[in-house]
Amino acid sequence: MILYRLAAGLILEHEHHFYAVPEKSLDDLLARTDLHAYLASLTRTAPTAASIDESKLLAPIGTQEVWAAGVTYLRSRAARMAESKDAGGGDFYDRVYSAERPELFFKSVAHKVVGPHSPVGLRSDATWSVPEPELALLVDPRGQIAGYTIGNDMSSRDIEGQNPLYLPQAKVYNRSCALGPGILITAAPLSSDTRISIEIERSGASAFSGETTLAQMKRRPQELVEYLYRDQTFATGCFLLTGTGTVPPDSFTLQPGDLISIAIDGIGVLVNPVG
Ligand code: DO4
Ligand code: MG
Repeated sequence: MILYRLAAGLILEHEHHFYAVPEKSLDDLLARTDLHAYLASLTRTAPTAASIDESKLLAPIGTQEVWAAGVTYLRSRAARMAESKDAGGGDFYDRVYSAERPELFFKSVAHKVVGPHSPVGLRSDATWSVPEPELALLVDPRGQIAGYTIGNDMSSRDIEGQNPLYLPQAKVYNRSCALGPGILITAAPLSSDTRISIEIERSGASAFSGETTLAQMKRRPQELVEYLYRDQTFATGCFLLTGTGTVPPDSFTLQPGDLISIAIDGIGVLVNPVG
């Protein structure tokens, strides 16, 4: 089942049929302890809604905070060590990759998250900007993974590489986080062969493409959630991006007008132009 958010309300898609969800917001839904069973019951009782207009989708978020994990894939560790070598920061990335405690950082408040087809942003003082295609977990207030969506953890790699302490500036700025198109609601964990792929188009041609699978992720999603929820409560749950396993070559930087498409098996495709 995939849950979508539109201005008119929440819509559930199941086996190519669409159902109106009575709850007005994701916050209301996440207050339920029986989310999966409840939504499954709607597919037997709720009125069938018209199919959705994809161009009208909003970011599938209520008031949740968005957090992110880093250096959870070998590819990310290698890229970070290389970019911060001259600043003496490389060792930190090596250490966090194998440490018991993962890297977790705050990414966005809900109202700053952009949805499908809405432009993501580039920092005006950055010279090296990349998208980071990531599996995003929807975690309920009790710390249970309630669903999965696609996240783009936009990053300014030159700023991050100058000094690891600049991470919040490299990661948190206007339109630096995209989520969507909808949330896969499933009681089962995703299979390790789930693919995460990215395609970046420039002037109608492919400028970069890459893919990875969840099998390449060093940490388990629930392990990341356990650290995030230690001594921290999330009254309406939260989203947690699980790190990138695909990094474009060092010669690549995003430009305004590029089109970023991130696909995850079973969830869909998140498309955003670069503004
Ligand atoms: O440590 C810097 C950020 C890492 C990150 O965002 C990632 O690995 O996805
Ligand atoms: Mg990231």
